[in-house]
Amino acid sequence: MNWNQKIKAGGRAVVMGMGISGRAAVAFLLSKGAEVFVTDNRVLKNLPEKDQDYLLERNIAFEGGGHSKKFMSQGDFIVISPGVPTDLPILKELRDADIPVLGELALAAPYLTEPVVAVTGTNGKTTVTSLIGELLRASGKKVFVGGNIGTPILDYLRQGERADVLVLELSSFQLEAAGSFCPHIAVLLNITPDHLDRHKNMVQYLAAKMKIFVHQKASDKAIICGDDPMCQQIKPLLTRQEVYCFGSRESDCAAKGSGREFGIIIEDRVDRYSLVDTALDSHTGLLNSQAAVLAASLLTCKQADIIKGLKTFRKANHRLQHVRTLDGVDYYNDSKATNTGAVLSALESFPGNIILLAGGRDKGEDYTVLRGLVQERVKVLILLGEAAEAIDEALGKTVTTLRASSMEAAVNLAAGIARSGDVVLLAPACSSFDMFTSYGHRGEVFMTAVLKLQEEHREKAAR
Ligand code: UMA
Repeated sequence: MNWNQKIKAGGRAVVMGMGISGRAAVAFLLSKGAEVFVTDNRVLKNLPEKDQDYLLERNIAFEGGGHSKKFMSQGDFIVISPGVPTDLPILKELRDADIPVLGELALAAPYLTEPVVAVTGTNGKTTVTSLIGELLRASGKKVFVGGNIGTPILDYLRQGERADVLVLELSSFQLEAAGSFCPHIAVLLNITPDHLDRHKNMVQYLAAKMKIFVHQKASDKAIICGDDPMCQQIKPLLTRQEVYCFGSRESDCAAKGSGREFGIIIEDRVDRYSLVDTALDSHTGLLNSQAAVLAASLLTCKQADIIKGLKTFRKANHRLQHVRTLDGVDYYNDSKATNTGAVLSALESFPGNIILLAGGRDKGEDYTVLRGLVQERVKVLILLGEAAEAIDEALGKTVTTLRASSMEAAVNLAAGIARSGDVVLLAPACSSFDMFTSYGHRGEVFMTAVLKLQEEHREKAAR
């Protein structure tokens, strides 16, 4: 649906899902004078109290406990939350009845006048989005950073004060219903299997990601990874926009380097950068930095400012986060590694002696892709959560495998086995929703258990 119109006062909108994104859509639509209806799988009393009050105070019609055609047909158009699958039968029926189904990006697109940098990919989106924000701020620009990372674009638009540049992290869920959304700079970091429970197969997952490019024009720019096979497969399809590659392999990359150094080549000028003494000093950090510095350079940021931004940048939590060293054992929290691609990248960060904690809710991935690196670098695999059986089936013959019934039990088991020089790594390859409320919650529980180990260790030493 290539929706490209502003909201008409008095227009009727049905918002599907009253989460972070839906809440922002309701407030935005009301601010434009639309009449709003809300439908959610949850019944009213299961919404947070402030949302119940918000709906009641504004007399917003609400359908709870599911979505009916009768209720939804009241809308001139439907706004879906990212978590709503676009292929729900009810949505097909509504589309067949010529009722447009839009995501938040489609709704926002006609209102966007400032340059937009959009970042997608299977892994590294949050790091690169925040890093671009940091580099632009270091260059004196007023920046809004949001999207899948936290603040919805519709909240930014409603709140009024405009930034010089918008930097948006976009998920495949958001891109699926992006309408005519067109970023000036679109960054695709990598594509490896993820969210296959929702997208069914890699073709559909890739098709959703490709929506970041489809409305770009000759003056727009695409930044893609020269080292990533899927990115390279789609490169010939990007004919309308200027394409810039980053990586260590492709000879015609605009951002190129290895180890801790890389150069950016734009208009025959080469700017050199080093990652020494930055939070990005790893192979993944190198690729992420190349993508971000390329975007900042295309937005005319100066080399000296970019260097400043690289130095001040701090990664968000739960991304290969060093928790503690205890008895010579390093504990790392990579709870955000919710797919096999992220786990491969985490395993590549250590030469070996890894005790890996994995498992959670299965997203339809093929865990056998982990076999090679697990065999090479993992001493013991400790499994927990719903996917334990499936991972054991895929990897059990490759490595010693143990089971744990809780995160605390997994950490205690790992600590009992670990010897000086080992790495205990939480990199689950799965989503967290079987045992936790989010990957953040899972990471916090892991870190608490690790810190408790240290207390126990101190107590033992004091005795
Ligand atoms: N709901 C329905 N019907 C459905 C499905 C959901 O009514 O068929 C309702 C739920 O009952 C709930 C609401 O919709 O009330 C939840 O909506 P949502 O799942 O879209 O979640 P939001 O709270 O709106 O958060 C969304 C993103 N969530 C998802 O993509 C699943 C958040 O990304 C994002 O930060 C937020 O918008 C702001 O943009 C989270 C995420 O896990 C962090 N993203 C995935 C990822 O990063 O891998 C894609």
